[in-house]
Amino acid sequence: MPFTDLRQFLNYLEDKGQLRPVAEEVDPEFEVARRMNQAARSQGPALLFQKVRGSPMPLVGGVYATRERLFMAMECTEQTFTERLTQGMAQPLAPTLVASGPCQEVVLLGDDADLTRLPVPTFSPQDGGPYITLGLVFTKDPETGVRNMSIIRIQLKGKRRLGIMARTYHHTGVHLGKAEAQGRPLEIAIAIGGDPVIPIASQWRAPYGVDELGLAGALRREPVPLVKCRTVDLEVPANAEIVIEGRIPPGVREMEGPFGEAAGYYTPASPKPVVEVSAITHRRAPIFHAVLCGPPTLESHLLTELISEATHYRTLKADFAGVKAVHQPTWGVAFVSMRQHTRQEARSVLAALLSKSEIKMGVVVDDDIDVFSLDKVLWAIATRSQPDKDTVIMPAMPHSGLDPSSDGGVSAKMGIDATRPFGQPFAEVAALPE
Ligand SMILES: Cc1cc2nc3c(=O)[nH]c(=O)nc-3n(C[C@H](O)[C@H](O)[C@H](O)COP(=O)(O)O)c2cc1C
Ligand SMILES: [Mn+2]
Repeated sequence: MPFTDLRQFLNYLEDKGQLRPVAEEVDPEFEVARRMNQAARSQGPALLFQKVRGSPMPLVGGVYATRERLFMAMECTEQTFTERLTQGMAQPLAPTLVASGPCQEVVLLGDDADLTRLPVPTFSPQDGGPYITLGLVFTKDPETGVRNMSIIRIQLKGKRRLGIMARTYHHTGVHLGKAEAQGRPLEIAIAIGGDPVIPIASQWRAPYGVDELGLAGALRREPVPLVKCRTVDLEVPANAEIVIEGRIPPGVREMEGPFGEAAGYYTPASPKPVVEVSAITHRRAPIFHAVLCGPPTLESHLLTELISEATHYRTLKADFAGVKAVHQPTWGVAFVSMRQHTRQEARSVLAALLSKSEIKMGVVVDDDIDVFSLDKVLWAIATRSQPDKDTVIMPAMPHSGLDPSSDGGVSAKMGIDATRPFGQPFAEVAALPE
């Protein structure tokens, strides 16, 4: 049975000893982040802050801070998640529209829609302000009407004003570009809190025009129920805790940032688009959901890495049948294990892997190496590769602009072929008796 909403999942986590209520009042500025970080670094439970200064709403954080909890949300295991995700990507289950939903139990329009009532945390000391870090962003292609779902960092700028960072190559950014070219505003809805698989599905780098909610449906084995928004022509998950509706006016730019980003560094403030809020709807007694952002590895990384691993597995496997597993041990790095079928096949895998914008360093190992074990991968590098022959450098590739060593999103990339030479004798592993 899929979880219907965030509350149900929080109850489940509490039963499993994976959620701790925090009764004393906490400050949304830094204290929430500090406590979430403390819990995360010790693989501790998710935290439900019942009293957040300045807001009537509780805040939950750290829900995705361990792989185990991500698997709980997806009702799968370390062994089965890749298959669940790849199956869901191949056979998505489209959402259904329902007449009403709990996310609209309370409807606040116009001036009543006051963002400052939400317990939005400020994470890193030099951040430009409070940030909504787990807002599911829904927009539609202004030409085709096809929906997209994504997570975008959202800066709180006032009672009814938000700043957003929609990268031009991500789909929300494409929608915005098209709307601006027509000189029209882009409607946007931001859903916070809901079925815990939906944020995971949102991290699918689906082909443009494919609705990520279909993957969420496949993962939960039931379509995601959606309701129509009140002030924009968009649909949002009916069981969300809080929904923010608004418009991004064309051509308007205001300073957004700085923000302590996923690569582990501040990205400086720069002019970015804004959202003019037209409505906030929420459940009765809503729970705000935040994920911790900062240097790796935090829940913000885990949320992306699982699906990224499954996606790379799926695309690599399609071209290279011998691929066995893919793991991203930290930001920008990926390990692949495989059985080669031709000479130098590992190099083709490296070329494919390094063509992914978010991967800067790739290592390919034989299929007897566990890619989830860092010391095994390092052992393979140390004993199965010769740096002068087995390292490939690809200069000037497109890469994430969050990497401060890159030249504005252009970076060299490195691949290491740590596989034994194909078809040639090689020293036998001295495995101890079982
Ligand atoms: C916590 C978190 C924050 C994110 N913030 C941003 C952001 O500010 N801008 C952005 O373009 N992508 C951001 N992402 C990454 C996108 O959500 C992700 O790449 C997504 O798959 C893009 O969807 P799309 O392919 O439909 O564009 C964030 C991801 C997470 C987990
Ligand atoms: Mn998309």
